[in-house]
Amino acid sequence: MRATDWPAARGLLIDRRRLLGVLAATGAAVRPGAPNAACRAPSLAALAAEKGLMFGMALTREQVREAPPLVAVALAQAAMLVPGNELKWVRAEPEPGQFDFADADALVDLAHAHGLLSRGHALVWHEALPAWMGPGLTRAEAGAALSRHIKTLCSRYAGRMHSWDVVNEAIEPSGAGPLRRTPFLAALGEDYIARAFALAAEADPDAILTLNEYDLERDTEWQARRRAAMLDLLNRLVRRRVPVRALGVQGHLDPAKGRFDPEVFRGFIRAVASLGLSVFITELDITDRTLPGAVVARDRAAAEETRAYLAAALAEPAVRLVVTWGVSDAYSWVDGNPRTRRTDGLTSRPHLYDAAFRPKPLRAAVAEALRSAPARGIAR
Ligand code: 9MR
Repeated sequence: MRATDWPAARGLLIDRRRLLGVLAATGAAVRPGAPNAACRAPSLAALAAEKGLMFGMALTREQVREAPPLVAVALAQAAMLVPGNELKWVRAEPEPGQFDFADADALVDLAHAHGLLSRGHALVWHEALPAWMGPGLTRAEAGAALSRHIKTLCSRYAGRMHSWDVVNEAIEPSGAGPLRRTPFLAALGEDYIARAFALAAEADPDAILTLNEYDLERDTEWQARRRAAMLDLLNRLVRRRVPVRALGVQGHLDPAKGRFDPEVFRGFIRAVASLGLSVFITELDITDRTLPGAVVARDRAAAEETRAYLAAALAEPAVRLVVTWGVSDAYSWVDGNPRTRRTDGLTSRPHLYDAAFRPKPLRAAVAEALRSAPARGIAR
C-alpha cells in the first residue's frame, strides 16, 4: 500500500469485529458475546477520520513482545503506528554501514498487516547515536555517514512511510546561536539540515518530510524564543526550497513548564501554516509531576490539560495528524527521566490507557477533542 492511497475514512473500518480478531490473534481471552465499552465506542482513528485527521500511536518491539493487550488497543484505536525507538540511529545502524532492521521491520509489518500506516522516527537526532557518530567527525566523515544512513533507511521503507521525522530537536536557542550544538552541526554547519532533507526526498519522494521539535506550545519567554527560532529556521529552509513539508510538534505536555494560552499556540501554528507547511502533533503525552497525587484528581487535571491543548491545535486546519507517544502507563519514558518523574515516588500516568490497558479520562479527552474539531479536507 502506498501512503498516498490512504483515504480519510480508512479509520472507520476499525470496528469491533476487527478488535476481536486482533485480541484473538494476540492470544487474549475473547468472549464474543460480551463486548466491553471500548468495543462499542468508535475508535480514535474513526473519530479522527471523520474530521479528515489521522490518529496514530507509537509503540515499541519490547511492548509487542511483552504486552499483547497493549498491541490490541493500538491496532484497534490507531490508523498509524510509529516505531518508538527502533529506527533511531543506534538501533538501525549500530556499526558504520551495518544495519539492523529486524525490530523496525517487525513493527512496520505489523502495521501493514492490519491496514495501518507507519511513520518514521527519526533519521537525524543528537540522542540515541552510536559512539562512532559522536563529536570529532571530520566534515567528510559526517557527510558520508549522513548520506549512507538516510539513503539506506528511506529507500528501505519507501512507499511504506506516511512521513519521516528527518531532523529531530534541531533548535536550542540558549548558546551561541539558535541551533542545538550536535555532532552534525559541528561537522557540517547548519547545512546538515538541508542535506538531510534532500537525501530523504531523493530516497522516498512520497513521504511527508518533517522537522520535529518539543517545547513549542507554552506562553513563556523561553518557549517564545524556541518558537521564534523554529520559525526563523523554517523560513530559511522554505526560502532555500528545502523539501520540508511539515513541522512535528511533539506535544510532551508538562503543566510545570508554564501557562498554556491557546491563542499563542494557534498563532504559532498559523505562522507555520503560512509557510505552506502542515503541522503534526507527533508525541502527545503528559508529564504529571506537578498534578495531584490522588489518581482521580490527577487524571481529571491531565485530561483537561490535554483536551484544551488539542482543542487549540485541532482548531487550526494545518494540523493533520495526532500521534500519542505510547499507549499505556505500563510503559513510559517519563519515569525514566529525573527531570520528568514525580518527586513523591508515585508512578506517572502520561497515557490514554492505564497500566492494565483500561481507558482513562485522558482517552475520553482526546476523543472529545477529536469530536469537537472542525472537519478538514482529506488528510495525508
Ligand atoms: O520514549 C523514548 C524512550 O523509550 C527512549 O529511551 C528515548 C531515547 O531514545 O527516547 C524516547 O523518546 C523520545 C523521542 O524519541 C524524541 N522526543 C522525546 C521522546 C521522549 O524522551
